[in-house]
Amino acid sequence: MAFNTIIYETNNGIGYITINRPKALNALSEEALTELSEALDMAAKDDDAKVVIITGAGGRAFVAGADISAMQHMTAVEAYDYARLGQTTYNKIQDMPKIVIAAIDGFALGGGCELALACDIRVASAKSQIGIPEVTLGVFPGFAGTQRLPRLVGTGIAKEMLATARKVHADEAKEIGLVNYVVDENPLAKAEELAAQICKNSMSAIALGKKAMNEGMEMELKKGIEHEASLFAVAFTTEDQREGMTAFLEKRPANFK
Ligand code: CO8
Repeated sequence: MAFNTIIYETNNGIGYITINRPKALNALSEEALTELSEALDMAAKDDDAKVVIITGAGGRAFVAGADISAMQHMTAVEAYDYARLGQTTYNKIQDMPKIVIAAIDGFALGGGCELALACDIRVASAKSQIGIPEVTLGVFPGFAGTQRLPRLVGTGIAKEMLATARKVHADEAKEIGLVNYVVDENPLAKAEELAAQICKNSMSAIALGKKAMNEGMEMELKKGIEHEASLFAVAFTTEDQREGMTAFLEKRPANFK
């Protein structure tokens, strides 16, 4: 499918989703969000995409936020619909039974930070700056940032980032657990390295483990532990479990389908 604002392609088992509005620092217009949602549906179904990498075009930004010009004259009802479009789109990343990696090269602000937060793993270049500056615009994060940021970095840091609007530089982002890796340049190469490692493992086990973590985070601890056991049992209905354990005992690498 041809998109105007998104590029979707696959190579070597990786699905690449590139936000492609470099002149607006990849700000997410309604069209971009809708196309991102469609690209995520494609990636979820695509057997050639075992792992998905989301990145931004142009070398200056991952995504500099939701499109401010599109939001300027919105009514409250339109703002609600726009927020829900962003939220439901980002939820597709959380719910996808595949690992999604954000490769951040430059600004990841507002809705861009929230997009990265929805991903499973974040890799950033040293020049990257990540933040939620919405309060400088008279609004606050509306693509689930108020929910995902405190879950990732804790409420103290999240509230400080919210209220000061300050952009966190890559090194600090690593220190506070906001990103997994910082590289001098080319975060895409680091994301590809991680994707290659992931691709060697059982996709069904990764999907079940991701589900257990995501759903468990929304449960009381002992319920989450119980839920883990149910999903663990499901792993024993898979071909991958038989292959993985047989391969170990036969002292050979597993050959997951
Ligand atoms: N929306 C629209 N256009 C943008 C955005 C954006 N978020 N960010 C940058 N652009 C555009 C600029 O307007 C400019 O366009 P033009 O060349 O036509 O003037 C172009 O990108 C380049 O930007 P700058 O000239 O500003 O580049 P600088 O290097 O001087 O600055 C910054 C880079 C610091 C990233 C700066 O562009 C900036 O501060 N951008 C806005 C960042 C921001 O506030 N993001 C949060 C937006 S709000 C949001 O994301 C809310 C999410 C929840 C929505 C809920 C639904 C209602």
